[in-house]
Amino acid sequence: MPLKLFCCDECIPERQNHVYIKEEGEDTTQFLPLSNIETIPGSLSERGCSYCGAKLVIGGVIKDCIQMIHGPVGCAYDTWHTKRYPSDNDNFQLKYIWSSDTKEKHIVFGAEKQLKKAIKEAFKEFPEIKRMFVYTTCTTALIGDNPKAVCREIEEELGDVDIFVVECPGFAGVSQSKGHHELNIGWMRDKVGTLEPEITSQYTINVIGDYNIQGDTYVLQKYLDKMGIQVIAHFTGNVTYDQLRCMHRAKLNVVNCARSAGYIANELKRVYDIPRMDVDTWGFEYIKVALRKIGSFFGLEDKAEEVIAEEVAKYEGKLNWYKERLKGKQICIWTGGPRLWHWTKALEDDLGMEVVAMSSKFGHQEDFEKVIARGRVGTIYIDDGNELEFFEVLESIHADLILTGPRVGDLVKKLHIPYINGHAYHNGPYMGFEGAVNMARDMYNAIYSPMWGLAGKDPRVVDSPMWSLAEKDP
Ligand code: 8P8
Repeated sequence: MPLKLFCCDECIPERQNHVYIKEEGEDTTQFLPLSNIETIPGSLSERGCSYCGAKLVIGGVIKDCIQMIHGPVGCAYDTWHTKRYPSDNDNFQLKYIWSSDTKEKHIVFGAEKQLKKAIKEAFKEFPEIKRMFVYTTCTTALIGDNPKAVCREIEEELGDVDIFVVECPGFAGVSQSKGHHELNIGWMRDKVGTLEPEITSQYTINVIGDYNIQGDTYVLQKYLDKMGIQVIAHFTGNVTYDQLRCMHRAKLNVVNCARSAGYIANELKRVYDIPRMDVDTWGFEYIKVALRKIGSFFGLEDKAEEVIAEEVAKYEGKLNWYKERLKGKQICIWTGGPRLWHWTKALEDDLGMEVVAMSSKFGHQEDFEKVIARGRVGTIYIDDGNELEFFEVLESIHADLILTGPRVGDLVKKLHIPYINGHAYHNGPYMGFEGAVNMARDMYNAIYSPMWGLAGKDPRVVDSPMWSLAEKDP
């Protein structure tokens, strides 16, 4: 039976349809766990809200605009400083957060005036910034504010500013995935094609679905520069608002995170007939394939091989050193969705590791098709996993390391299992050749840290009820 009901889910048996264990001879035409549907009441979800998907994941990365969150101040605070996406303009986008700071009286009497005041105040405080994203949140969407009308008024009044409004309150969908979708479609509808770029190469692309997590974009940009390819826009790592308005002028869309940004690639194909090429930019072998695919599209095969040869000469030896020490180690990947299918085979093929359990917060059916196709027999695949399920998984398998976020990561650390931040990385970048080595180094440091032995000697830990579980794998 490939679907599994955890003991902890006996009171919410519907969870069985979200947990799948791959058996010999099966493929995804036979079984898929349910995904991208509402969280079952009673299951303590790890998901984020739809507003968060728009602001934290995509919009907040853009380096030269004010991010105005129209709602209670907590919506702004909670999506600030939880991701690390640097920029080459001294990290303007990481330093500040803006909010219209709506309170009870605004809920009763309307918050549009408050929004207008906040927007004008923000532009006044940052006179060099002329671009802005405005997001609605649950409260301001529920009371029926019209932020688009407010922003058009301000654009007319100030004359030299450009504002993009994202209407995706937290409740708009079942997870952050809805926020990705809304922002993609909205940007395409309102802003793409409103500015013309300066073209400096006959080979032009957009890199879609890479958010410069700890410098990923810089790594990719370096390879593309060497190949003579002009990136019109990275959607949205280290990018400016105006670069994103020029996306219609690329000859090719190279898509990494298909889950968060496949929508805009599809729209660019539909409206401007720009072809979409999906690649994996994580993984030592995958990045070779990605560069070869891009090279062959433009007839730049030789350039791609030059970049690959140079990078392999620099990093292959280092990767092999870690491979020796990491092969056979068992790991779990519990992140958003796409990293499951980007990473599972890369870690197994590049480093000889074994991925024994995977959990996706918001992956859709196509993500599960990809991950189950690339994943191993016997591996556990979970949609929208909850904390108790994670503990039960850890009782049923042996895990040397877990790639997950800090919330779940801190839980597993209490069981004396190391974790690596699979969302924002420990010491990235993790993309490209050097990224694959960085990731291997972080995993090696986590697994072999002497801290685990010392922690096991702490008498307060021995008294903890968790110790019985941790004792199995000292
Ligand atoms: S890869 Fe894509 Fe991305 S930066 S956007 Fe994945 C991710 Fe994961 S690490 S699907 Fe997306 Fe999240 Fe991030 S929404 S923020 S879960 V965390």
